[in-house]
Amino acid sequence: MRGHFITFEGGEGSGKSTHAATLAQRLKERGIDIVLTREPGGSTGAEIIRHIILSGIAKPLGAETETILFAAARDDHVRTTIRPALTDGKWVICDRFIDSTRVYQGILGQVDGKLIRGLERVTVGAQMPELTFILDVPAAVGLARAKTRRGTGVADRFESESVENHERMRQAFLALAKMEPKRIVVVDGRAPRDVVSERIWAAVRERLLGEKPDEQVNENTVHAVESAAP
Ligand code: T5A
Repeated sequence: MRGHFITFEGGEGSGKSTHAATLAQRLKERGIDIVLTREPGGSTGAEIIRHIILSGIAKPLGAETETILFAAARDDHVRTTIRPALTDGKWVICDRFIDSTRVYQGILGQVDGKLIRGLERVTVGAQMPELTFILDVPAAVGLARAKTRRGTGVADRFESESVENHERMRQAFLALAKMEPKRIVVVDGRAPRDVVSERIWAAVRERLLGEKPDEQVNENTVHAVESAAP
């Protein structure tokens, strides 16, 4: 049996890490083996490349070189972490993946789409995510959240871009969702945490666990009746 591959995408501070972890916990409670991972990173080689990219030392080399570095990290991550886990029947939940490259390097870096798609073919091939959540929040909200969480730490290479650029990237994520509605689900990340996680859970149950919305309503009703019992 092969596992399922889910990714979380969106702007800075949109709640990806929070909701990837919440979903992983819910699936574990169902007895499902989970690998929770992230990009850039998620494997030994990719974590080294993450450090290089996010420190900003590769920025002067240009957006194409940064794109190639992201691709090198992804290649290691897919080969050594994602593919083996899926082959073992585990579910993989990844915090950022190809859509981040399409948006950050494609829109912010203005890297040619042909290079991005070519690198995607080499690094990802058929290993596409089956379900992608885009957590949508206005750029200013996400950046403020990221800043609060960071405290006195320094903004990384991409977080330090202007709000206007982050808003352009937000629109680009939404445009991707329109192009691939079967794979991508947009969730309003401004909603309270528990509301966001319920929406994500409902989509996973419906799309990957094969539980129809009616069954979900019934199960909720059963729980309500049980908890009301003395
Ligand atoms: N990048 C990455 C590229 O340019 N190209 C690529 O191909 C890839 C893969 C990675 C950077 O690399 C770039 C994009 C990024 O700039 P990172 O350090 O991994 O950087 O950072 P991000 O992925 O941007 O993650 P963040 O940690 O900034 O944001 P998250 O994960 O979206 O947000 P999260 O969950 O940490 O939440 C942020 C704060 O908000 C709160 C949380 O508690 C937390 O304090 N929060 C909420 N508050 C209110 N309501 C809710 N619903 C909330 N949900 C979370």
